[in-house]
Amino acid sequence: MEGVVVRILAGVFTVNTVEGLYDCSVRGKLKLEDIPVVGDNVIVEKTATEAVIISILPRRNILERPKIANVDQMFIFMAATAPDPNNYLIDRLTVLGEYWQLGLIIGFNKIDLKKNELADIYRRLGYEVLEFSLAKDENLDVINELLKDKITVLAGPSGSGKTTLVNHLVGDIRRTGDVSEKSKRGKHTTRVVELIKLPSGGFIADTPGFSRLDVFLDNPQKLASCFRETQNSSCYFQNCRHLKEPGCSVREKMSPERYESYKQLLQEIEEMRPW
Ligand SMILES: Nc1nc2c(ncn2[C@@H]2O[C@H](COP(=O)(O)OP(=O)(O)OP(=O)(O)O)[C@@H](O)[C@H]2O)c(=O)[nH]1
Ligand SMILES: [Mg+2]
Ligand SMILES: [Zn+2]
Repeated sequence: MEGVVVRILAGVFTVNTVEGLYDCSVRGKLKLEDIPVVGDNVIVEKTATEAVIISILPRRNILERPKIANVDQMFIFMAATAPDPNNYLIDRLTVLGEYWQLGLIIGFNKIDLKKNELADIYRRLGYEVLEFSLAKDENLDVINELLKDKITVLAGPSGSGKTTLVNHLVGDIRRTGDVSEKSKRGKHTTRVVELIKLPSGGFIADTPGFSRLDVFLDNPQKLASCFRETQNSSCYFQNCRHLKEPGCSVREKMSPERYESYKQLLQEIEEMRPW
C-alpha cells in the first residue's frame, strides 16, 4: 500500500493512505539505507498487528530545514502588521524558493488591521501575491484553489497567522498564539513539522523552520540567479559579485529594496562559506 509520511514523532511514522492514517515503524533493512522524512511517498506493508514502511519512492526534492520531501510550493506568509512585514525576510524566502525551484505564493494577512505596502514590489516581479484577512474570512477560495493537490509549506514569522489559516482550511482546532502586545511579535506556538491533509486534496505544512538560509550557493552568480528579475540578464564580468563593478547588468535589474537584500544575503553567505 502506498502513502505519504505526514508526521514523525518519537520513532512513529504516521502515513496517510487511501485507507486512512497508519502509525508505522520502519523496516530494519530500509533503516540501514535511508530514513523516511515527512513528505516521502512510501510503501507500507500491513500485517494483523502492525504497519511497516518497507521502501521509499524516489524524491523529487528534499528541503533541509524543515526536513520535508516532495514539496511543490512555498507559501510565504506575512502579516500586514503584528508582526510588521519585512522585505528582507520575504526576499530571503523567495531566494530559498527559487533555489529549490518551488512555486511561490506571497500572502499578506491581517489587512483588517493595516493597509499593506509591500505587495506591489512582489507583484511587479511576477509573483502570485494575495492580500487578505483571515479574521474576516476573505479570499479563502483563491487560497484553496492555489493549494489544491499540491504539497505546500507555509513559511513566515511567528504570529502572522499560519496556524489560523490551517484551522480555516481544515476546520480543525490547532493551537494559535497571541501576538505579544509589547513586542508585537509572535511566540513560536507551532513546533512540530506535520503535513495536514486538505479537504480539496493536497497537503499543507505549518512549519516552525526556515530560520537559517540553508542554501549551498558556492558562488555569487548563483545567489543573483535566485533573484528572478535578473534571470534573463547575464553579467558581462566573470566572477562578478554585482557590488561596485561599473556597468554590471545584474545589479541594474534589481530595485533598491531588493538590492539591499541581495547585499545582505551575499554577506551572510560569504560569512558562512568564503570563496
Ligand atoms: N486581526 C487579525 N488577527 C489575526 C488574523 N489572522 C490571525 N490573527 C491572530 O494572530 C495571532 C497569531 O496567529 P497564529 O495563527 O498563531 O500565528 P502563527 O503564524 O501560526 O504563529 P507561530 O505558530 O508562532 O509561528 C492569533 O491571535 C490570531 O487570532 C487576521 O486576519 N486579523
Ligand atoms: Mg502556528
Ligand atoms: Zn555583475
